[in-house]
Amino acid sequence: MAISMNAIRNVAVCGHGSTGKTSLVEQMLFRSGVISKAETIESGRTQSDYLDDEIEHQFSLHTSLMNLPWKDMKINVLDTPGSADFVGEVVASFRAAETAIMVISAPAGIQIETVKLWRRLDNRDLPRIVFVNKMDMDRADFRKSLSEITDAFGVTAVPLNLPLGESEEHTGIVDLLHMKAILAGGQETDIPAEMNDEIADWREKLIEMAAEGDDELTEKFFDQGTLEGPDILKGLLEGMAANTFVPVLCGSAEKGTGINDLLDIITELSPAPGRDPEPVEDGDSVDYDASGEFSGFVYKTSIDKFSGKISYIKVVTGVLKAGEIYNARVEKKERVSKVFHINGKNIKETTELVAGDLGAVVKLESVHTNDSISSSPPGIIYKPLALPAPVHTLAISAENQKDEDKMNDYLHKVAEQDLTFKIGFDEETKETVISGMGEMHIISIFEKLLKESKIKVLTRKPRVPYRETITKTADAEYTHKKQSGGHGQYGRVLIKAKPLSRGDDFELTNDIKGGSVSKGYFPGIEKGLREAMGEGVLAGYPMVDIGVSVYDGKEHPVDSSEMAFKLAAKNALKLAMEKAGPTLLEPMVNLTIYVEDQYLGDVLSDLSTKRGRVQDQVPIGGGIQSIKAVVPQGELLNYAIDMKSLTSGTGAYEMEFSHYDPVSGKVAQDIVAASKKEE
Ligand SMILES: Nc1nc2c(ncn2[C@@H]2O[C@H](COP(=O)(O)OP(=O)(O)OP(=O)(O)O)[C@@H](O)[C@H]2O)c(=O)[nH]1
Ligand SMILES: [Mg+2]
Repeated sequence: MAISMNAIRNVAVCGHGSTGKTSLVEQMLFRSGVISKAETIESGRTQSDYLDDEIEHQFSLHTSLMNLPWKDMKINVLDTPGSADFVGEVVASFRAAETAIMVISAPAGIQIETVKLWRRLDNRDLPRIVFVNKMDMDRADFRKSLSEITDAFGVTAVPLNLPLGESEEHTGIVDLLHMKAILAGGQETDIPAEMNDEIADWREKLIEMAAEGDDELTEKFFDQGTLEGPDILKGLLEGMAANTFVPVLCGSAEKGTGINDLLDIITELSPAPGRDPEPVEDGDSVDYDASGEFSGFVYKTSIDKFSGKISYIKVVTGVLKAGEIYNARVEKKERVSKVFHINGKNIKETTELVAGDLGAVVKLESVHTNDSISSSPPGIIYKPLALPAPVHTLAISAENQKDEDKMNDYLHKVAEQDLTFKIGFDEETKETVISGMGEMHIISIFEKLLKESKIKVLTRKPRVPYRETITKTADAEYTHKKQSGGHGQYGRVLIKAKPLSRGDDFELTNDIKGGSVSKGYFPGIEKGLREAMGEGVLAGYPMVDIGVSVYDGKEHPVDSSEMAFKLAAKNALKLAMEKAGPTLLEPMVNLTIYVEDQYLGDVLSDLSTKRGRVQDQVPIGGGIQSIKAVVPQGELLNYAIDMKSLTSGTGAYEMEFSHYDPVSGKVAQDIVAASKKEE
């Protein structure tokens, strides 16, 4: 039966690695009757971590989509991986969801990914619910967690429940909204009398929060001194949608406490699909609307052993059914033969997906992640996912040279589905170069390649794209002359080379007066100059940011040719560059590092040995510091590994290309020597 848009809730379960997201989702599926038993991570049988490598490694590597019924609603749950290596999967899930469930481990508190993900959620203005998990563990302290959340994120964290006992004594929760105590199995019990004072305090705070966001409720609150159930919910719903406060729940995915309450809160407080989807490219805004023509966005693609290619879709308008669809990116029509609901690895055919719902179609050949599909042309185009740039790059080759093509084909297919993985060919070094979000990301791809195609990959550090340029103006002249039998060759040019601003690349001006060289030879001259630019005079790196004026020359009525002028120009520029103070340029990256306080000193001193310039360093809550620095790219080829050893695996970083800076002295000599050796 078709479901109405208002009965759908899309939630992305996110958080630092190993906080218990997958275990929590397993419990949610169990409580709602989708599965008859909640399996443990260790058993390798959870609904969500079903990929071979997830079972092997015992953590999530991709986002699983699941759906469950709860109180006449359909909740779509996206269980995201906690490792920063798979952040692309998380970003896609935030796009598909209206609410994030941020899972925090009670004993571990706020961790690096908690803070990074929180910032991403802030950028998207996505409402969130915090679930403080692992209340059954030693050192679990819900009140402490609450104040940590408030301190770290500068938000009003309002508990909607309190734990019944902590650590070994943890047995259930008290629901402050409905004022009842619930045990692990979901059955109710009496609220312990000794908790009454604390409960009253928090409930007062909760009601104040509910009253705050809405003028009508504020008035009612002042009139009556309190609010009733439905009004409290209404106020909280508004406050959450406006992000003025964050509801905090607690429980234990191990013991099965707090699960029913979490499901209740999702149905009661998380918004229905109705938020403005990403603005479409032409600037018009589109509302979620089940009537009208179908349009939707492909937020993820995977390849399944049995079903082949699966395109995960969020329907924005209309209804997706079997039939023809239009892919605007490639301007192609395709046939959808079946539409599916997804529960982890189980895909179940359905008749339709209504606006706001999440589901999938299979074997759509032209459709990639980030594509917008519609019922007919021209179609609505939604904004692509804003994915972070890859941070770890390697040059690769197949161990067995005959596998090279097959390896490249496979990796290109991976890159089509996983937009945080890139593959390219470096023309300068004639090497295949790949990049990803971290070591684990790349290793997981190689593992699959080995398993599925028996291809082993060899990796090397990639070559750094150094450049060369000049620092002053210089003149040069060159005559290309050859007299050997038949036709001779003759061309003479006089040029002036000058440095240009960074990024200006190359500029050619014809300043010849009186026609000493015919216009017809200029294409040859330009070719020669560009060839000279392609190979610098210091270490053979491409030259950039040079302006060349050709101001005089000479031609021969019979012996001159385009080729002769090309060679003359090329040699003239080489001579000029040697005289013009050539210098090496190195690529610099903007590096953002997230590190726990205790490792700050080590990370900073390592940055200084890497010639990094720290520009900003601020505490961002939860005992975590963010460092911004500009660092030579050549110093960061191993940073994924360095970071791991500097911070016992806790640190994280992002980077993007910034600009080129000149290098001189010993550093430049070393770079030149190393590149000569490589050759
Ligand atoms: N004691 C206790 N252990 C838990 C609880 N929740 C999860 N665990 C354990 O914590 C470990 C990690 O749980 P997962 O569910 O895989 O955590 P995750 O957040 O999905 O991890 P990633 O997918 O790697 O980000 C497993 O060994 C779980 O059994 C809990 O509430 N209490
Ligand atoms: Mg997981």
